[in-house]
Amino acid sequence: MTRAELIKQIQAKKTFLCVGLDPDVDKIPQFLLEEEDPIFEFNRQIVDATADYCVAFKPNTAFYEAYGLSGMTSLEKTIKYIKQEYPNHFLIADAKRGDIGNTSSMYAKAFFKRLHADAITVAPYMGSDSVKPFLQFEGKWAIVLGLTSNEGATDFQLDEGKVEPLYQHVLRTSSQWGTTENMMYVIGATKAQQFDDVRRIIPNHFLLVPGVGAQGGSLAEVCKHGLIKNDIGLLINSSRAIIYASNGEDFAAAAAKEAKKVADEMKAYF
Ligand code: NUP
Repeated sequence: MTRAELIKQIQAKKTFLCVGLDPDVDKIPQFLLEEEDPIFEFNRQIVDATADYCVAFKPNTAFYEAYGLSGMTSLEKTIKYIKQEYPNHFLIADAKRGDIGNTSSMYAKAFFKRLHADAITVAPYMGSDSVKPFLQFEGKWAIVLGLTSNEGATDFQLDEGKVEPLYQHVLRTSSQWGTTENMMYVIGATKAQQFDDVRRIIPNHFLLVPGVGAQGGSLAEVCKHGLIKNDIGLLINSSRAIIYASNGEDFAAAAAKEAKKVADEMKAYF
């Protein structure tokens, strides 16, 4: 999906919500465990219930890898279902890959060619040759970890270093490797006080922003400091607060209600 197509969807639906698909069999409604593929069934119902309120879905691969082969099958089925039923939704594989060039090429092949994701999250630690293989695919995106939402982000990313914090160095340098058409950045909603600095360095890139909902980040603060005029430039992810809104028979309706709540808050920014 191109940047123009993504912006068109955001503007048409007046939402920039990304629903995170992080299924955990201990947390999903237990009656679903009778299904042949409980994870897929859970995802299918969540996707159907929330699609109107979001422009993107983000399965985190850990929640599928944890169940081995059957988990990977659930992931493939989920992506295939979304691509078939909701072809205008942006599909992010949150896999945080990155390795020597030929290995990164295989990761890119796995997620773009085999799984048909639109984007994959990438860890920049190994440098340009580890990220560039993800930038060779028309209409596909690398979403580079810029400033993450977790507490440990202070260990390296926020380290002041000699001249500037490491994450700023990462943004400045890596933004030269691609364009605003094939690179985005992960910036955590819990780091709202850094969004002005982020936008100073990368004014035009889309940001994937996890950390609202369960992690307590503020949508209003992120929008105040991160929005790009007209283009919006933000995909705000929420996983647990939406998909585990209820674990009863009403789980899909409860997820829809939570997604709608976030989407309604977003309307003010159009
Ligand atoms: O910095 C990051 N923080 C973060 O939470 C980068 C991420 N990719 N994530 C992921 O976003 C995390 O692994 C999970 O899949 C999702 C946030 O989920 P939740 O806190 O909304 O449940």
